[in-house]
Amino acid sequence: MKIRSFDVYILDLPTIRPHQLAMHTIVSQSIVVGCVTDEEGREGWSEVATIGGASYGESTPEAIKANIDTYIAPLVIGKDPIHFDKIMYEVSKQVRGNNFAKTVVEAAIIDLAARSKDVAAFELFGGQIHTSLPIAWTLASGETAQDIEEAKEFLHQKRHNIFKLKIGKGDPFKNVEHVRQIKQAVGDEARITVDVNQAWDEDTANYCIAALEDGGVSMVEQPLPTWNYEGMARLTSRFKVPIMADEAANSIQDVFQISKHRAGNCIALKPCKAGGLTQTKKVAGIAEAAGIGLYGGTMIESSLGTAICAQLYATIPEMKFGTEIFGPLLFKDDLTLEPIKFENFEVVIPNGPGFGVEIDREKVKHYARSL
Ligand code: MUC
Ligand code: MG
Repeated sequence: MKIRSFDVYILDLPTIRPHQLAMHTIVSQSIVVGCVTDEEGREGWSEVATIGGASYGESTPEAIKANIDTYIAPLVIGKDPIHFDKIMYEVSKQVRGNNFAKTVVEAAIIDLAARSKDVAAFELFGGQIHTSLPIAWTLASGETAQDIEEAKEFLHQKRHNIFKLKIGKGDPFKNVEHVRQIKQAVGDEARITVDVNQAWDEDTANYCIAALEDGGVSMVEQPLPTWNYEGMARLTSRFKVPIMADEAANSIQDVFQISKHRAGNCIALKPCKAGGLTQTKKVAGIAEAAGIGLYGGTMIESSLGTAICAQLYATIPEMKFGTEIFGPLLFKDDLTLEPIKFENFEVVIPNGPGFGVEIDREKVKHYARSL
């Protein structure tokens, strides 16, 4: 059965509280949702999330939609969805970069292909290895006392025992003090990691990572700007605490360079960064070959995008650093008819046809920007 149409929507989803990163505070998260339809009227749905317009990365929601509508959708019409890898290879010959846009297209086609075979999408990626995976929560309210309260509440609920702290905004010394206070408050009950989102230079990173290590932090994510592979390599060899590459680890070529120069002990996987699920599996293979640990990252997707990441991460044998696909918990509302389940400090991998969730069309209509 052939692809008949591809539609793209931009949605703005309100969050339950402001979520503060180094470069932007999210109060409403902009996501891009794709819907592919075949000649029999069957549908496949997909999502990628973006953070802070153009402040986090180059793929803005508006550019993703324009590039799919204008350049990518015409290339997939008339193709058989089961050939998703071949289709995306052909797309890559005509469209450079645009990894977020390619992910929207590939994931929707995979959802459709899996639904037309009446199997879960992870069956098309070799089968499900994990039925659930460890799930971190990000403390990013901007207030130390509120972050401590959140951490204690989620520990009590057995929802999370890994907390990632968003730092990098404002005075680095105050950032370190904020982290130390939270680690002291949770003690050995929880692991604390930090994400600097590229905000430090190497001297600041040297000073602050030493203090964070001393304060019991168990991982430091993207302390330096993406271009500074050499600096990341020096930090990786200098400190015992694992250094994670996130914004620097996108394509298979990036991850090959990180592996070659040991510019990080671990990398955050995100399908949107790699340009789709197939590419993400290749990225994971390169890291695995180099002995670099894997982490199931997020751009803070809704329940639809989270199901996509969850099903893919469930097919990767070793997720040494767990996952952080907590997105649905940060939103006031769900985009799917059933919520993603979080229990016993883990996210439960959705099962069922396609990515295992059913889209709520009314919600898509409600949150979509008017064109
Ligand atoms: C990032 O840089 O990792 C993931 C969790 C969060 O709070 O922000 C994102 C993006
Ligand atoms: Mg990050």
